[in-house]
Amino acid sequence: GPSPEAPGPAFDWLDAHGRKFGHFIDGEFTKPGKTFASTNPANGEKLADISEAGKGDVDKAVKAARSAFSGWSGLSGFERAKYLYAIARQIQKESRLLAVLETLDNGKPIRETRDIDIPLVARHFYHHAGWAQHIDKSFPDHVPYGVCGQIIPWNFPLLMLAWKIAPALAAGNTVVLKPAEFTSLTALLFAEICARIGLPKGVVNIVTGAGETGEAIVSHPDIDKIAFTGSTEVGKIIRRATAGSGKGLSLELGGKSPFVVFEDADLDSAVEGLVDAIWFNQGQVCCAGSRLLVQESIEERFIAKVKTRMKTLRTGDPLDKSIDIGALVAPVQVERVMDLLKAGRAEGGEFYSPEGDMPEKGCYVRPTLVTGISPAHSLASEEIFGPVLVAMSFRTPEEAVALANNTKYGLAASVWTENVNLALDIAPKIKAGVVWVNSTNQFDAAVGFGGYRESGFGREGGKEGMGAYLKPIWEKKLKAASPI
Ligand code: TXE
Repeated sequence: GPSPEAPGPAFDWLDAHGRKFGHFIDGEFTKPGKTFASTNPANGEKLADISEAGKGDVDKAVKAARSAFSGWSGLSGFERAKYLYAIARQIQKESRLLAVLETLDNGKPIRETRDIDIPLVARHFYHHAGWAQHIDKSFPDHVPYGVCGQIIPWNFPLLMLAWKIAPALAAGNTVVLKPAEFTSLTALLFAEICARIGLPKGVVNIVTGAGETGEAIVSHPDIDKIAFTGSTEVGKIIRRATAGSGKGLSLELGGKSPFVVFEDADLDSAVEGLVDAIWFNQGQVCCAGSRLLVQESIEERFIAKVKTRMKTLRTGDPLDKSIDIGALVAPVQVERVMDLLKAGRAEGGEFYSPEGDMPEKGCYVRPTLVTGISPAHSLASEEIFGPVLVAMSFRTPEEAVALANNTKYGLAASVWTENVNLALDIAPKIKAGVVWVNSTNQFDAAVGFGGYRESGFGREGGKEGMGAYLKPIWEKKLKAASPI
């Protein structure tokens, strides 16, 4: 039978906070104000009440970040590194609690939070602790932006927080971060960790709330840089809102990434890669391999293999360690996916979902494969952000490239072939921020991640990601160049 991970310690932590949270501003939690409920999408049960930050709260957080800035940026890189190492060690120490809390709040399988999300979070802080000590050498004549406003999505709540906070702090910035309204809990536990390790007050501020809180951050005049990960729609709003403000901006937005399988590929490995590409995190992944492009000569055989594999995917209680597919983040996301599927059905195509047990309540959607469609089909072009894969075929490598690039996005791609010449030829022709060969979903803190076109701009991770939190000292250069 199933062996669920015990949620007890996570509930104890919630109880210790009275299941009601304020914001984390200037090193402490504020009294809860107007609140909204955060629920467990696996069963609909309320987990806690979360405060909604208004303009006043955001302003307090920005003021705290501003007054902490000169002290924090004035520390030596070595001193800042010590704090980042301390955070990384606490993440490891609390990894079990963080993983369970993330699974309860988000609905993703415990196997993923335990083995992927939380270890990557710790890795990100360790990596950037190293960067804090190398900035002077790698980025001479650069300074931190100042106060950074950071807005993140709900699909990898703590990991997206790490991607934002670790490089910002390493570079000497202070931050005001807003988690997504569905998933605030691990950000609040992270805030507690910051206080526990003695991070100077005001360096990290966490304000909770929905889009209006995000707007208050974006429009605040004393924020120097905005970093956003989320929908392309909101990314466009933020770009317009910051235009002409002088604020720095980086956007990591949606995707419709191709997963290209050539006839000479190791098909069994490709099937496993595909499962990871599209059903990891219920397909709620910005770089999900949601468009399968398969060479015509093997199409039938490959699709049959995919269907057979789909039958073995287990959907259910995300705390159950043997579960492959958990719950989507919230009822509204289930609705969104169902609406897209409904509209897609009206346009034609064949829809396949394996039968099998599904929980009676909760935000569950069966893994779905759509075949027999053209690139113009809405399901082939719209980001679905759910467990839905579309498949199309190609004849030649040129056709594969054309199909792969037939999208308004450009975040990621995956290419499967045993022919290394073909792989080396194809990979650079695909317009995507990352192209994985015979693999997928490889993330590392040392490698820049980000997109082209409507997938946004700016990179997170590695040297490029560090550069996104630094700016050149123009005063110094001007003085040097001036004849007087
Ligand atoms: O995203 P939003 P939603 C895509 C995916 C999904 C769809 C909708 O297709 O189905 O977006 O998801 C904050 N000013 N992605 O509605 O709204 C919001 O509170 C400032 C792809 O949840 O973009 C949250 O913190 N901030 C994606 C964050 O923006 C605003 C990840 C993201 O939410 C705001 C998530 C505003 N006007 C969704 N409105 C990816 N590529 O990773 C909302 N927010």
